[in-house]
Amino acid sequence: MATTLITGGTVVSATGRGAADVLVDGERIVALLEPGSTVLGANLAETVDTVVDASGKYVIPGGIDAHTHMSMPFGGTTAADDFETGTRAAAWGGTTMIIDFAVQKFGERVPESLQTWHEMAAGQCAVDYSFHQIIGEVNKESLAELRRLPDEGITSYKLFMAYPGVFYSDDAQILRAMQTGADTGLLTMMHAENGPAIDVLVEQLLAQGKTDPYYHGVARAWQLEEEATHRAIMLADLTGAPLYVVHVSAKQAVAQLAAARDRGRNVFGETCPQYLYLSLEDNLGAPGFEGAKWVCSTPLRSREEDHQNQVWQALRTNDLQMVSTDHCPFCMKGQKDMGIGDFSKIPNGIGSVEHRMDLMYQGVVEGRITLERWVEITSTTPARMFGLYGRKGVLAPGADADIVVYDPDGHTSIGMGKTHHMNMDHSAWEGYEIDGHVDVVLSRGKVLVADGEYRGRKGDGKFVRRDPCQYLI
Ligand code: DUC
Ligand code: ZN
Ligand code: ZN
Repeated sequence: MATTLITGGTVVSATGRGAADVLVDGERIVALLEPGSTVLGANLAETVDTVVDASGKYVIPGGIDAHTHMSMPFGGTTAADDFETGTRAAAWGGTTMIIDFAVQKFGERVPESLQTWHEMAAGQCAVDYSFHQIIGEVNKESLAELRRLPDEGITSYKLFMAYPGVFYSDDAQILRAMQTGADTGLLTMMHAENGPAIDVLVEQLLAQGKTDPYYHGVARAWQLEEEATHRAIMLADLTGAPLYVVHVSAKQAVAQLAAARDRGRNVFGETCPQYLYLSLEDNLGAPGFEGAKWVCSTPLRSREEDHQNQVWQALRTNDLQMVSTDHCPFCMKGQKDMGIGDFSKIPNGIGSVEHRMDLMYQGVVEGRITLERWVEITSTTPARMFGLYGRKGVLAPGADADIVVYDPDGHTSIGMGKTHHMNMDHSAWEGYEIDGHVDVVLSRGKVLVADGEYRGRKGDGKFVRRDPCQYLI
């Protein structure tokens, strides 16, 4: 087995930092050592196969993006990144594991949908991967099939309170699914927006000739996120289901989560980079049809109402626990442009899988979160939340050698020209400048990225079976 020593760096974990060398044997970390350690009088660096010089740099556990949609069929088209292009872009950006969503559509069976996603991902991925299961139709069969997910190494499933006629579950279906989920030890993930109410507003706005991308944000009002979040929390409370609310964007929804947590409930919340940096006015409201680049759901929120600062604050204070991307990219040409003249036909989604680690590091530079919190919200908590901790999310003996060497003195110009690796004809992050750089990326001991080159191959990434959420007693 090949050995690697990452030497001279500052190892950063969710709880602290310190100078240490990281010794890798094969796919695993075997030791964290005093810098410059010797073995039987020999300098360790002279005995290993590969030395990675991390002097002046941070050495962190590889990022885990727990919310991606590679090749997702949605809005009359399919997300532009497949498992090959999307996971390679993830690796470039320091993310060494994704958790994607297998989609049971209305009228389909759960095991078949999971099998389809396995077939799409197998042999294609650059980094390790797992799935959550979307339940698009809660009925007797799908509830019975939910019970079998842990046998498949899947310990979380997602419901939608939005998208009537597509993925939507009504309250009765949510109640039944949560009862089953609680009983089976599954984490219930929720897209919390009141879909039927949104559909009425969409119809009314379009009838008034308000067809621009901006009105996507108007129709998906924060009240409808807050209301759905509250309802989901109450149904979870009643059923005892642990609840994880995805892509939280409204400060009022954050307040609902915080209040439930203060009452001691197993309620968790994720946000995404777009809700921290981008806004209704600046992005969705861009001239002409440009705003379509930023049509995603939940939508970008008003800068004037100060959602962004409050979501940052919630991340700092642990009212929100982690950051995923909801990576669901669509090209402007041939995809987003289906919604010219009708914002409701713009496929919903933003591509960010490559930029999450950098964008969140910029939060460290700007004094919004600590270095340790950066590691926690991008790697350690996602690992714990989704039953991977110990193998992933930590640099410790026995853990997978998923390691990123991050240069705080480096620089990353995001999305300028074709500098990103996602399969998109634009970048939602064009023009963002990051005071840091992903230098080296190892996935289970193999160097995927170094010296500005990609050294991995498709199929390097493997399916990972998961344990139940590790925050539950
Ligand atoms: N939101 C998005 O923006 N895209 C995919 C699905 C979703 O809920
Ligand atoms: Zn969603
Ligand atoms: Zn999503």
